[in-house]
Amino acid sequence: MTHIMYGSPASLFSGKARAYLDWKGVDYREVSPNLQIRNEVIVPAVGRMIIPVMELEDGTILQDTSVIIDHFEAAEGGPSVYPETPRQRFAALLLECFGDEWLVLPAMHYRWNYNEEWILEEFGRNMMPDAPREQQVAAGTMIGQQFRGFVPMLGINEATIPGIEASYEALLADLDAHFAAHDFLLGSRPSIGDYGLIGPLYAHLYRDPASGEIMERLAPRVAEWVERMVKPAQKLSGEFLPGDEVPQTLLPILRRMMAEHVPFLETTARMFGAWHDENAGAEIPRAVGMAPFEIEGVTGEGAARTFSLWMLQRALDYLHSLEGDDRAACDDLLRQCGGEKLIDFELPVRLAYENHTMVIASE
Ligand SMILES: N[C@@H](CCC(=O)N[C@@H](CS)C(=O)NCC(=O)O)C(=O)O
Repeated sequence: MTHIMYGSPASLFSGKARAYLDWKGVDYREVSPNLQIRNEVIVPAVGRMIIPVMELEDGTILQDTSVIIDHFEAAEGGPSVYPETPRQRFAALLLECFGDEWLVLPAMHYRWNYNEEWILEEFGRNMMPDAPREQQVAAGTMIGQQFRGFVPMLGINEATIPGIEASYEALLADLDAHFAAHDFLLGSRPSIGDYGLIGPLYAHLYRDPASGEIMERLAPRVAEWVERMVKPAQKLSGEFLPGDEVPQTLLPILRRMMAEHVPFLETTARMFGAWHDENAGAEIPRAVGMAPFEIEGVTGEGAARTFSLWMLQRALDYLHSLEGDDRAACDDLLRQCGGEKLIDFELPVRLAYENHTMVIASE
């Protein structure tokens, strides 16, 4: 028996988990969930259909890639994807949040507006590899409806697309410049920040054919980083840069997060606080309304997702655990990238992810 990851080649978060598990050298096999696994394993254990889901050898079910990664970091020991020094660790946690929760915009835009026909067929191929093509397309189209439905909810529409594309192309250029000097974000070892970015930058933005062509053309070094991430040459290898260095070439990327994502998260937090004042004790919804955002001069509105706040909290909890020079070094990093507002920022209510559900933290 080995661990099983229920995941799929086209899934954003499966890509994040898989890249990590392969670097960490975890003994697991990946299984594409069919209807039976969905109805008999995933939905009963998690309460909803979602991937990736990890079934450990002892039957324990883990969902959420951050939970999966943290489990194996603790269980396996050895070289870690979490840097031990404050600036690097904080930067890595911020970039995990940015990749997971903000880069879904370009990921979903390019998938559904440049690769729709391909992805519908691909979903079908993964679900029923032996079925005739028409059946695959029909099944893929059914599954695809749900994901296509997320596109407007994320705020992707005719008005915002130029901003999303300008932002993504600029991000690619910044990452391309960074990877001219470094194999990964923080040196020769991938960090939790690399795993946050690989989710959107692998399945949707590299593997979907029309997106992959754009990445190869505009930012070939980013495509090479994707390849290093998903096919690690040597597991558990590499080092973070000495001296707690966060390379200058990462600052434009953090700046983009502070300019686009963080204001959206702050609004989401305010909306969540107001929701909580009126709904104490109620089940936490996936979104608490639509929040405005601005991306490269274009404004839009996207679902104000509560899960994103939990990801932000992960980074802020680390920041708040620091004292003295360590804390000052991270505050300074925030100032360098236009993130002053995060220095004193507090979420209105602490969140916890328990039994695969977002709840108010009990402390
Ligand atoms: N934050 C979660 C998100 C997992 C997730 O959103 N998975 C997608 C596929 S990549 C999914 O199954 N979505 C179904 C849904 O959200 O309803 C993680 O890190 O695992």
